[in-house]
Amino acid sequence: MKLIASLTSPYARKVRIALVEKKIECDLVEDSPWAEETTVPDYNPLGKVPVLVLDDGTTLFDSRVIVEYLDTVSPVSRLIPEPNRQRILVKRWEALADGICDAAVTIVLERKRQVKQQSKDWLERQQRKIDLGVEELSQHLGDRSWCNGEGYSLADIATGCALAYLDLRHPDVDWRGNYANLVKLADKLAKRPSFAETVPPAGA
Ligand SMILES: N[C@@H](CCC(=O)N[C@@H](CS)C(=O)NCC(=O)O)C(=O)O
Repeated sequence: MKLIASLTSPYARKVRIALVEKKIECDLVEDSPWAEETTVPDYNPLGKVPVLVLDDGTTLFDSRVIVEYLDTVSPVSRLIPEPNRQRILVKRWEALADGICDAAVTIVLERKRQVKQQSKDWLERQQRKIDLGVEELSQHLGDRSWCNGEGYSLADIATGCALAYLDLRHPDVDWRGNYANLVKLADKLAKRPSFAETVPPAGA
């Protein structure tokens, strides 16, 4: 089994963390979907990472599908609770955290265009998603130890990856100054080996 990923993708990091938590062996193949020589479209017609390639050649994407697959192939450290309501609430957390990443990535791409081609309205629209999304993460977490309340889950992984991506690409978003409960959670997550081993390389 191999995972095609870039080391800065928050979606790929979610999968890499899940692999470590679940103690599943998997080769990592680094590939940037933006590189001219990328092979990502050979595995995913959408040209996006992460992609999980199973031993029989089956390709799985996107990150939500991959994590759900990994969680069901091994009973070690269940990341998605089985009871339906808990499961759906964890998936909702994941959708919110991934949505924040979608807006954050969109801003990065828009800012790469020539200044005169950039849309201020579009940038502001994406920024609102980030700001309201992070506020909702904080409100839902409240004073609980873990996002889902019941214990460590995929909700924490997705939230931790989204906040870390903001630190990496949007240091102007002052979530650390505004939401002490998210800081506490993020600092606790950063100490887990799965998070520590998947920090994007310096300067990436
Ligand atoms: N919903 C997808 C998002 C994946 C995604 O957008 N990945 C980015 C890297 S962070 C990508 O590969 N972008 C290339 C492109 O959009 O062409 C997932 O969860 O896997």
